[in-house]
Amino acid sequence: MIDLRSDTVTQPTLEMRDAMVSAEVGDDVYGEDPTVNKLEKTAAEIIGKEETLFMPSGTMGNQVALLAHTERGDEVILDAESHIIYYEVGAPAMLAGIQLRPVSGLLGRNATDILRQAYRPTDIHFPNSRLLCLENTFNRGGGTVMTSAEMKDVYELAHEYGLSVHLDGARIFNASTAARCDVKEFTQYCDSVMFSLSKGLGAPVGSMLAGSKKFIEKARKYRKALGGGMRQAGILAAAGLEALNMVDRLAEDHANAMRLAEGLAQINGLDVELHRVQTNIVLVDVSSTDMNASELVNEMKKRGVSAVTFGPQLVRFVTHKDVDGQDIEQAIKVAKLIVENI
Ligand code: TLP
Repeated sequence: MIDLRSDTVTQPTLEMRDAMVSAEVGDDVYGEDPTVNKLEKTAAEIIGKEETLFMPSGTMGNQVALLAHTERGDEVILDAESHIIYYEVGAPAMLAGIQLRPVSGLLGRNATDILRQAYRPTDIHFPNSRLLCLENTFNRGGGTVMTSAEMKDVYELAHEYGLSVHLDGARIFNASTAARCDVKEFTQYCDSVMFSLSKGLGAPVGSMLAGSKKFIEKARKYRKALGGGMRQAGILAAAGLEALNMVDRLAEDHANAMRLAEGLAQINGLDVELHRVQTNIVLVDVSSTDMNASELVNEMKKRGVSAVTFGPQLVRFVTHKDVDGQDIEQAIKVAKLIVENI
C-alpha cells in the first residue's frame, strides 16, 4: 500500500529502533530519566526556548499549552480551520473550560487585519481575551507556510493587546525547510510552541512543548494531571533524539509533494492550487469530476493508494520518508485511471 494518508504513518528508522533498545532510562516523573532530559535539553536548544517538555502527542501538547496559558472562561483567538478547533475533539471546552473564537483567514496573508477585527478589549460583557494560536505549517490550508515576517507582525500586535501567542508547530520543521532558514526564525515569534517528532521526522511517538522555564513548570503539572507522566519514557525519547536528525531530509518530501501535485493537476477534473503546495501536503478538489472525495479515496485504496478525505469534495495526500518517487508516479497513474475512465 502506498500510504499517503498522513506523515503520522511513518515507520521508525533502524537507528531509532537501535537507540530505543539501548536507551538509558529512569523515572521521568521524578525527573530522573537521562534520555528524556537529554531530549528536552537538545530540543530547547534547537527550537530556541528556555525549556521543553516531552509529550505523548501533539494534541496533548496543544491542550496542555491552552491550560497553562489560560483561566476558565478566557477567550482564545484562532483560525476556524486550525487543528486545535477542528481535530482535537472539543478538548479546549472539555479540559480548560475556555471559549474558542474561530476567525477565518488568520493563517493567511492578512493575519494582523484579521486579529485587529477579532480582538475585543476589556468590557463587562466580553470574556477576557488571553491567547492567540497560530499554526505553521497550516494543515487544513494545505501545508502552507506563514512567513516569519507575517508571524512577527501578528505576534507584535498580539502582545500590544496583551495576548500570549501559542504556535501549533506540529510541522514547523517543514516550514523552516521550505523557507530555507533556521527554525528559530519562526519560533522567536511565539511564547510557546508544540512540535511533533512523530510526523515527518519519523519517531513512533511524541511531541515537544516549548516555552519559558515558568511556562514549562506549569505545563509539567498539567501534563501529569492529564495522565501524561510517562515514567521510563527514555525508550521513546531515544527515538525522539534520532528524529531530530531527520530534519534535513524533509526537502525530499516537499519535492515529492510538488511532483504529485503537478501530476494530479494534469488529470481532467482534478483541481490543485499549486501555489498552496509549499511543503508535504497536497489538497485536491474533485468537484469537477463525477465523484465525491470519499468515492475517489475508496477507489484509490482498492488500487493500492491511500489518502484521506478533507471535506465532501476535498482529498488530502501527504508525502513522507516512506514513499519515494516511484510511489508518487504510481499514485498519479492510479488517480488518472480512476478519474479519466469515468
Ligand atoms: N494531525 C493529523 C490528524 O489529526 C489530522 C494529521 O494526519 O495531519 N497539530 C497539527 C497541525 C496536526 O496536523 C496534528 C496531527 C496535531 C496537531 C496533533 O498531533 P498528534 O496526532 O500527535 O496528537
